[in-house]
Amino acid sequence: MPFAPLLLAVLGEIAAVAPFRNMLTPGGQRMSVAMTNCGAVGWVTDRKGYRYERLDPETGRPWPPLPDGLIELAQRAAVEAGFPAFRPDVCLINRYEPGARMSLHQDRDERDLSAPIVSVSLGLGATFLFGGLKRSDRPYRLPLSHGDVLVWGGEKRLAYHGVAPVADGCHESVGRMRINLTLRHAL
Ligand code: MD6
Ligand code: FE
Repeated sequence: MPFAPLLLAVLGEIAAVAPFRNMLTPGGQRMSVAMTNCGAVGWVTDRKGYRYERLDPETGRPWPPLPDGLIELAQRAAVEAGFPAFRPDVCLINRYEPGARMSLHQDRDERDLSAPIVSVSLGLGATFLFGGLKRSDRPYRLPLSHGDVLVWGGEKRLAYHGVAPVADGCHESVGRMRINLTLRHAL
């Protein structure tokens, strides 16, 4: 995985400015996944709902900038998948410790749903749950491992999806966690 060491270094710099935190869902549940962002805006959730914010609510400061290398990586993947016009402006970063999970959801807080999302997985493997357009559609289980890049768009853009609880383990370069980066065009 040639780009992993650079990505991990960049993630350390981002987390030093905008630390990982376990946000509250609108229903008041603390998420098991810790999150941060970089880019012009960042995705947040609290009792007021899900949305993108220009300032990090934890620090009151802008999110760190989206590194050019991440933009290039995401654009290269999007071109290969048939989305040559993709221009990411935000990256949501998810950190899963063993046992953390993401329940089925749709990603619909971005303004232009014709833009895809590029998702990069690092560290421990996980089972991605890839459902349909109704929450009740039975999800297909897709194993994701270190270095996998998924491009999510087109008619599946609003499909329900989630991540099964991450099994315990230790990845040789990332440690006892899974990191997922999703690059999006949010504005
Ligand atoms: C994760 N990913 O893999 C969670 N959403 O940790 C997502 O929720 C996701 O991977 C939209 C598009 C791609 C994704
Ligand atoms: Fe999602």
